[in-house]
Amino acid sequence: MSGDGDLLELAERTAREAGTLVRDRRDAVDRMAVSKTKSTPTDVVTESDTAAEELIRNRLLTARPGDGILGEEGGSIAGRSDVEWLVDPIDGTVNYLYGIPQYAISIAARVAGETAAGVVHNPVSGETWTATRGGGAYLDGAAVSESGCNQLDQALVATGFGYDSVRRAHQAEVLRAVLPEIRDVRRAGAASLDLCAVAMGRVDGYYERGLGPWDLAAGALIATEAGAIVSGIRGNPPGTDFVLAAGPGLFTKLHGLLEPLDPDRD
Ligand code: LIP
Repeated sequence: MSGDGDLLELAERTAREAGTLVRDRRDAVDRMAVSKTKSTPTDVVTESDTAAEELIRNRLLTARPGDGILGEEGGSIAGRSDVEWLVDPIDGTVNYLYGIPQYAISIAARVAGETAAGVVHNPVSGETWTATRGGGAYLDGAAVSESGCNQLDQALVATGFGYDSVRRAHQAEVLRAVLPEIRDVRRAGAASLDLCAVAMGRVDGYYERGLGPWDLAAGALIATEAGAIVSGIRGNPPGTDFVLAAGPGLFTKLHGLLEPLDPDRD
């Protein structure tokens, strides 16, 4: 198999299958158990995260044995080909734990270091966002585009907070300065879905510090292909330090508000 479209087809098929697995496991219990924690006691992993990542890894490497994988739950494998898959088996794990239907399977294919295809699938709503580089962005096959908002005080902005309380303290300071200048804030709990919300104008902008490449890759391609600018602060690439996504009419204004607040530090 070759071509971005083929990579997308494999990613979408795999995301849907993993989506069924995690949704059915969630529906089977009233309370989901935590199997382990990572960076802090609130940074949780469930058995569904691990099972879904194993399924995704299995499907991708069966179809493309030479590829590499970088998965959130540690299932990383170095490849021989120039394709690397970035996998978040459940983005929004805390939502999943609490039974909040706002979580997603996020899979992106990087070809020679550039994101070529991405899918974000919410298995509860069934919504599936897809994109290939230069190929546009879609929700369930229909083209999507950013909101076109160009007024800061009219902007609905999504954001998120880290698992570490010191980081959250500074994020609260940043939000305290941002909130009076915008329409309102949304904290939905899954970066990949927040970026897809920018892509289709459900929010006008999104910013967050502390994301892993697996949280970001597919959603960033989808938002970019929908006409949004996705970047770090001060011209840096989007990444763990910081990500800001908004349409061209709003990006500079939102960046101007955020930059002096040093949102890329704790
Ligand atoms: C989550 C992100 C979210 C962020 C959370 C967490 P996870 O990813 O999607 O935006 O605010 O702190 O990082 O841990 O559910 O894959």
